[in-house]
Amino acid sequence: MKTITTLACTAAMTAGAAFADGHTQNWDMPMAYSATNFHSEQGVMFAERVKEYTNGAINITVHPGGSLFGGGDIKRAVQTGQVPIGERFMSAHANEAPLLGWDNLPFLATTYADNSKLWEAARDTVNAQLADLNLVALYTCPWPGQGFYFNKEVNSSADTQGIKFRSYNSATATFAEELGMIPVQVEAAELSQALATGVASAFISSGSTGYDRKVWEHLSHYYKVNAWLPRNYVIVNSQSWDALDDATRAGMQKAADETGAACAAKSEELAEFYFAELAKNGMTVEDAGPKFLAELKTIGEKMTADWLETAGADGQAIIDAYNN
Ligand code: PCA
Repeated sequence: MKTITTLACTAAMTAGAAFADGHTQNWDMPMAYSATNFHSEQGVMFAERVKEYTNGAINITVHPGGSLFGGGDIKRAVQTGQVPIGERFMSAHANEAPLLGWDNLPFLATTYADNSKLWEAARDTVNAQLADLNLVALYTCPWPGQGFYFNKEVNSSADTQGIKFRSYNSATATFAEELGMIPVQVEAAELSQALATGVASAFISSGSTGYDRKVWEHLSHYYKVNAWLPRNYVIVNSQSWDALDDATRAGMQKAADETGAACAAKSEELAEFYFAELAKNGMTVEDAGPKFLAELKTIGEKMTADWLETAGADGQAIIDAYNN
């Protein structure tokens, strides 16, 4: 028994010796979305895998729901090393780095398989962009397809004029304006309050966020548009990453690869469940009507053209690689 204990201690010390001082590193990981959301639950599983695959060298504590840093502050916190790691919605950063809007192109890649193909096409370019921002992406994970929430029936832009619309990035603000709506940017964590106080009465998102925020308390209609499947990403500060030894980095990457795959599968598995829950709670959940959809497609083309103007040749290369 004593021998076993001694062996276990030696193994633990060897693992701890991944760092010169022999200590475990404790990493706080802010995440932007609610604790019960699948992204956050997968983040917790990622932390468990990291502990296992780095032999305890890295101990990640997940802080979901914007509790440590609000969603809008997480990227900067990681960039500046206030925290070594964090999770956020990638295209929220497209105003600063247009390439990061690669997953917001309306109607380009609307299935999980196509979305994954698009990420493969974008990955190297996006990672190069992230390196310029002092960031390393460990894994990304798609939200289910995006559609529109309203508090009334909507058949075309004639019904959307003047509505206050909660947007989550600059592309969705543009989308709103094209539909005659007034965009206001609100974090998912503050969405229920924004709907309750009339700051917004419509938004674009997946069934997932509507379910998390119980939006049936305020809104009545969800139109499945499946315009795109945007991604969250888990990012690490470049210096924190470079300071790790090779074995620890490899252990973290293995944990990230497994979690990225599991998270995408979970997202796909839950997509229909969310719609069923919205309906069960009294919402009308249906496909956007032909007139509304045709308008959305026209706006989508304009948005893609706008993105290509800002993302330039790198953006075009992503689309070309995807189409080939
Ligand atoms: N939910 C997040 C981003 C995309 C989604 O489906 C949100 O609405 O903020």
